[in-house]
Amino acid sequence: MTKEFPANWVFEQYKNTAFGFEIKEVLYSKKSKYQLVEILETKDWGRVLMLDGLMMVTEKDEFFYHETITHLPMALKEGKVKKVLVIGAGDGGTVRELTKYSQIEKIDMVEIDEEVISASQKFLPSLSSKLSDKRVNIIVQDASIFIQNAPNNEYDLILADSSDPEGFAATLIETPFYNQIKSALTENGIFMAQSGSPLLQADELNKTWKNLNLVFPHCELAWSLTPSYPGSYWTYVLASKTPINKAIKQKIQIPDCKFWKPELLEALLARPSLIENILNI
Ligand code: SPD
Repeated sequence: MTKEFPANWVFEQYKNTAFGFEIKEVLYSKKSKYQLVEILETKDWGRVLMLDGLMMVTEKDEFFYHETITHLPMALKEGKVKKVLVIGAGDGGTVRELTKYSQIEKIDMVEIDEEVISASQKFLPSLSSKLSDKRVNIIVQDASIFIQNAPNNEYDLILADSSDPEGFAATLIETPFYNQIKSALTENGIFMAQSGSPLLQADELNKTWKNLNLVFPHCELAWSLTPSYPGSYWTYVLASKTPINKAIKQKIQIPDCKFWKPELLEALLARPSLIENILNI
């Protein structure tokens, strides 16, 4: 049986699957130099940001993703984190979480599309409000170009909060990019990147893991949830030049978290058999 949906329903189609929701209004819609940037007011998910029709964030569930990509590597990092590079992330959610740490002195955020930043600043203040923090340096550039000129041993933490690895983001899972990330990391620095849905993007996850392991001697995989992403179940890869000891280093409660707590670390780093099969380990 099929159901007819009224015109105010929007669907994110990813391959052969769709996620649908009813909207109240289109707040912003503009074709930027790179993609169609849309911010929609929805009935159940708060405001949502979509790029080329693909879901990036919803106000309702963005905390799962942003808290995981920030607090999990911070909990693992030996020693202080002073300088952070964030790739993509123009909505500001990852930067918001990073600014909760007083030890962080500088956050370079490299986002290719300034329309994403300005639309988020206007319509998604709950995510973007900390982009004005004085430690944040916004660079509008393709991250694969930026990283070629980044100084060696510069960043204690590098987070790739990018779109799916297609189009202009495809280079972000290739070995030349990972080699440059490795050079820009401090000796015991940690790289973490979102690596997609194990259910619907298994090939991309396998390629990401394979390429990362060609470059870094120490890699880990973490998982979390994002109900509005295809398949809901989401993965992240981590890499470092030195062994990543999975024991918690910074067991601090972070203010205003809805998902993250240090007690989750061990579970989020455990690999279900589904993941081991995709990674061939
Ligand atoms: N399929 C969606 C993957 C998007 C990952 N990045 C989202 C950006 C949130 N800051």
